[in-house]
Amino acid sequence: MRGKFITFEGPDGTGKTTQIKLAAETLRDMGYEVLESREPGGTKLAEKVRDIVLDPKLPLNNITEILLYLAARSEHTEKILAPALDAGKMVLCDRFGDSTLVYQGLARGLENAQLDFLKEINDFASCSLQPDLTLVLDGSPEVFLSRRTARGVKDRYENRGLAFQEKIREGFLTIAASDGNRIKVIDAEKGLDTVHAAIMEECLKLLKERE
Ligand code: T5A
Repeated sequence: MRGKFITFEGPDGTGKTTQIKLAAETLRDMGYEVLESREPGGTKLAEKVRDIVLDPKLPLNNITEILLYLAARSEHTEKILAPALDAGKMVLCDRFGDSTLVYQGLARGLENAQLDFLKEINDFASCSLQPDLTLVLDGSPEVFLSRRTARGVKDRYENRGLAFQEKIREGFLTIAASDGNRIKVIDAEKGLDTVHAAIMEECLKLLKERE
């Protein structure tokens, strides 16, 4: 049976990486085979693209940036995600196509026709692979900024400040409202265990549907 594809989305530093690890552990304890991956990344080439797109010292124009994300996604989908799903694994991925629609689309104020085009090329790059479930980790940018500052990491986007992160948050809430079946919003301001429990509740609902 085909595996399930679960993506974790949201503004920067909302706890996606941490929660993917916790969810993967719980699912493995339950006997599922789990693949953890991330975007941009997941293959050797896509990890190199990641280094380029996240380098704050390397200016990129908007179109180049979109095409780099899509090139990385195409590699990742074909070589890693699709084979794992075909092998029946649960795939937990840190970001996927929704990040492109939000960061490169909605947050830049693209018009509807341009957004539709972005969706089309996104679909093309991912061979129309759609997540079975998307968990948007949501909360106030101030909270996540203080968590990130404590950690000391800064990339191209994390340098852009609170107003940018607010736009990103609004973007994710907009797409969540447009596809409530697939996209569930999780309050990521809560403590680790509470967020983990909310995530597992959604994952288990999805797995029940499969049985
Ligand atoms: N991007 C990506 C695009 O623009 N277009 C695209 O198509 C794609 C795919 C990199 C950037 O690329 C952009 C979006 C991004 O800006 P990324 O590496 O996923 O993507 O970037 P981030 O989301 O910024 O990843 P981070 O690793 O920085 O953040 P996470 O994974 O959301 O958060 P995490 O787990 O590392 O946690 C951050 C800190 O908070 C603590 C953790 O211990 C850690 O220190 N923490 C908590 N503290 C208290 N309570 C909790 N509940 C906590 N959860 C985590």
